Amino acid sequence: MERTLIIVKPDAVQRGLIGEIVARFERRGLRIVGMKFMQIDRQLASRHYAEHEGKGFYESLLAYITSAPSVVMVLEAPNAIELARRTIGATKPIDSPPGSIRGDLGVEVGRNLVHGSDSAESAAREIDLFFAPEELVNWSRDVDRWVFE
Ligand code: ABT
Ligand code: MG
Repeated sequence: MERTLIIVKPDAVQRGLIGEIVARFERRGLRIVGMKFMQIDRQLASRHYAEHEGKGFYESLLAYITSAPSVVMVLEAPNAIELARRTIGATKPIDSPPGSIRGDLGVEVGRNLVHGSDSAESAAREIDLFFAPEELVNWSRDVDRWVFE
């Protein structure tokens, strides 16, 4: 089992797309083990996007991610990180195939709707950043044997 951190970003929340986006991960078969609605503050945003500090888009990235509430969640499945990245699409919506979240719902890179961890190291770091251990629920779904081999 692998875990990944997903953020349904402020543009998606403002556009009323929380349900649409959560449903895509749910329908694919990823198991939700943590979820909360929160407005990300600048300190948390700067820790989350530390790798981009100093880049030209850094300030607008922080302004965007802190501009309205987000939904953050932890999803679980074998290969959850790669599964979620493919369901999300490429960083730029224009490079994202139809069928992906960004390919179906997005236009611009700075309004790309959703975040997914890009490696096991990032996932561990980001999950720790957004969730206390007791906020994550270890459970199994009755349907798991029809989704996981
Ligand atoms: P995130 O899931 O938000 O991390 O996006 P993704 O992993 O697909 O893309 P990366 B490379 O991590 O970019 C992080 C955010 O920075 C924005 N960005 C990135 C730009 O605005 N211009 C750029 O040239 C690059 C490389 C887009 C990403 N998400 N947002 N918003
Ligand atoms: Mg990224």
